[in-house]
Amino acid sequence: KLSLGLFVLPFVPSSIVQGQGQEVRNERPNIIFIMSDDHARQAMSIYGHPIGKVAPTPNIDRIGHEGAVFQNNYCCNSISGPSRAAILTGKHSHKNGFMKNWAKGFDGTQQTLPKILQANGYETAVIGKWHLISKPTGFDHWMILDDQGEYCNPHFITENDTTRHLGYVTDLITKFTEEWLDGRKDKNKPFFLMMHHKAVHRNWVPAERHYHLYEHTTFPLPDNYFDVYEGRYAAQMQKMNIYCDMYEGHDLKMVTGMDSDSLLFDPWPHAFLGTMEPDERCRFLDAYRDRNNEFHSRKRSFKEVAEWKYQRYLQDYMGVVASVDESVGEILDYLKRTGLDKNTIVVYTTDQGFYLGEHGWFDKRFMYEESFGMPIVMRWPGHIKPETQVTGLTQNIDFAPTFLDMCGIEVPRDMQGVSFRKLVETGKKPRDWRKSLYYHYYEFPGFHSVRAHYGVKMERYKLMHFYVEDKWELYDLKTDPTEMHNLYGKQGMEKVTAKLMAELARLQKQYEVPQNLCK
Ligand code: SGN
Ligand code: CA
Repeated sequence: KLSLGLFVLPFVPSSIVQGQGQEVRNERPNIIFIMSDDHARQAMSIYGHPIGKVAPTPNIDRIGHEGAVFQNNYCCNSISGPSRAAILTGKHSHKNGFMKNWAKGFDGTQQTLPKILQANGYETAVIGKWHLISKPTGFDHWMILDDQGEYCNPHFITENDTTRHLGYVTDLITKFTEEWLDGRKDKNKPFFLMMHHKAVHRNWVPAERHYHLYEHTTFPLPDNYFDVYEGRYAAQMQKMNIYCDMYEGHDLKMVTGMDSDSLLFDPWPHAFLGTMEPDERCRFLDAYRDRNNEFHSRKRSFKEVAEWKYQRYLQDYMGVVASVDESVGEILDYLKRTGLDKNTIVVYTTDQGFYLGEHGWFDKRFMYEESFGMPIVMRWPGHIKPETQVTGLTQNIDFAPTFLDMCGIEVPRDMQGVSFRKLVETGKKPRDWRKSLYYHYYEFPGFHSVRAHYGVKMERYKLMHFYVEDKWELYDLKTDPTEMHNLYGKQGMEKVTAKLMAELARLQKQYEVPQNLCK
């Protein structure tokens, strides 16, 4: 391993230079990395999806309009801990050791992005969801949620204690972030701040001010909501269907009957209604009363209930997104107010993609586009032009090398990601830019019963291998963007299959994926 000391740069004093009639500060940039949880691309209006049109995210979009939107960014393993570990290390899961959410704690002794930045004179902090079991390392300040955290009156863990704070989780994280920014010890030092929201994670409890925001909104039902998964074994075996697997009380806030205050199935009451103060609980149940009564006012067919559940899911999910969008707006305003906006890179992303009813699903994990895809917008005045579209294939393992590159710090050779600084600064894809991406999901058995798989994505085609059961899937994303038709083994696909197989083998070799993890 390369030692951290190798990457320490001599201190560069701040100076201001004049460039093209505009003042450009010639100093190392600050970075605010805002990451939410489970925020689907479909639910960010800048991506142009019909859901975003009904429920826009103007503040998140602002980052993209003033800077760049990534059209082809993906994660390397679509669940929380593994995505976070990949971001911290710039390495695939098998290299950083955090392959599943629940197996073992992240090895905090290894080289990470915050540690390298810290060694190069950056002040570092993480506030919000951490979800890596072991305590954070490489941060001057950390204040993290307990595991997934709670929406109402959540517990925060610090070096010294665990404290329950009154308020809504998204608002608290925003407040603690601003307090940290205000109170930085040495304001001459650049900073790297990770602000990690719990929202939009299950069970989608909006802030009280948003209880009624989308109550009467009808969201567009995906065409494949009633998918029957023909020719797709792993899709048949999953347990993440909105109308079959969602917990009716916990997730959908459904009650036992007319005027009832008793939720239907809720396996984790301590993490939901149990976190609210008695008066908050009353206001919450009252807010859902009319719509729950309306549900009980007449008999409905299975299909009607399934569609009703989709609407309830989306109304709550987008209600939670609203608080995240407000938080982003608040941070952007803070930066402007304090003048920090000029030399601060602001990123908004999420730990992985998510299903909003496509294939009938919620959750993530699969290498299909909705969960594999990872939205990201990025703003850096003077470096990234407004309305930049990044179309090259990028991945969460690239974040660490890119930030180091942007801060003028050498990228360690053992990081597997590559800097996409050129792509985002020029808006162009260099000729020799990567043509394929590697993906590997390990957590089976586990929540939602998604079978372990690896795969390769190229510009047009995607090949996936559910290796325990030895089932292959092949998709033509040009003719079948919603991945409904598995072409593996179909006549005429031999050449394409062979090409993807070879590319997959090449990537597994390049990334040094141990063979025992592939069976
Ligand atoms: C919890 C959720 C699951 C979710 C995992 C992982 N169940 O276990 O639905 O897939 O987290 O999510 S819950 O009823 O407890 O909310 S992740 O984003 O942290 O990876
Ligand atoms: Ca997540």
